[in-house]
Amino acid sequence: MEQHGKAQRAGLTVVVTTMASDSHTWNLVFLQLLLEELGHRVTNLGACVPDGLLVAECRRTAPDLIVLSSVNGHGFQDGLRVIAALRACPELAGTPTVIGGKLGIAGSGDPARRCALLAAGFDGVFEEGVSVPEFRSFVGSLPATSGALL
Ligand code: B12
Repeated sequence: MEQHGKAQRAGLTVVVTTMASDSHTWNLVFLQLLLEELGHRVTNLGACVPDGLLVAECRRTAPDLIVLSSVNGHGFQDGLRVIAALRACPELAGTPTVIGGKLGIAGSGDPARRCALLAAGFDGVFEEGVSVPEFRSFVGSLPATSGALL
């Protein structure tokens, strides 16, 4: 039944993006569709996003979740640089931020890489393979804090 005069929160606001070196786009389309299917609102920044633009858009939209995707093999290095820039902004220091995809060139599931990314400030690392179910469960555990009201 339709409800009138009652505000209702509409899922999480999410920024989906890749990083400066990466021109792949179907990974971003996949993530956007997945998150929208789960009821969240997505701003997709697209491919080859410069660090400054990425940080500025996250500051502007104040999302509940930032999702970084990289598949070109530079994700580990790009991710370390970008998470430092995000965490250096007081308003983004606590924003849940995850990274996933193909983060290196020697396959997925390198525990040292995952530990280094978590230590650098990521809240989750979802490398290709078993990543999507884990990612869905991580997203499901997050509270919406900045979502617009319907
Ligand atoms: C199409 C393609 C391109 C196109 C991209 C066009 C476009 N508009 O996107 C073009 C030709 C531009 C390209 C360029 C290059 N590519 Co390319 N490309 C591919 C290819 C064939 C398919 C990628 C794709 O679209 N997949 C479909 C999407 C839906 O799947 P996906 O990207 O794998 O994402 C999935 C998962 O990774 C996961 N995922 C991704 N991110 C995240 C994030 C989170 C949080 C989660 C939970 C999950 C997740 O979810 C998705 C669905 O399962 C792959 C090979 C392959 N079969 O995967 C190579 C591949 C990605 N490319 C590769 C390389 C090396 C390059 C180049 C460096 C080649 C070169 N020497 O120039 C350049 C890099 C350019 C750049 N600056 O980034 C390598 C990367 C190697 C690695 N990481 O180990 C691959 C794997 C090919 C290979 N086997 O060597 N590429």
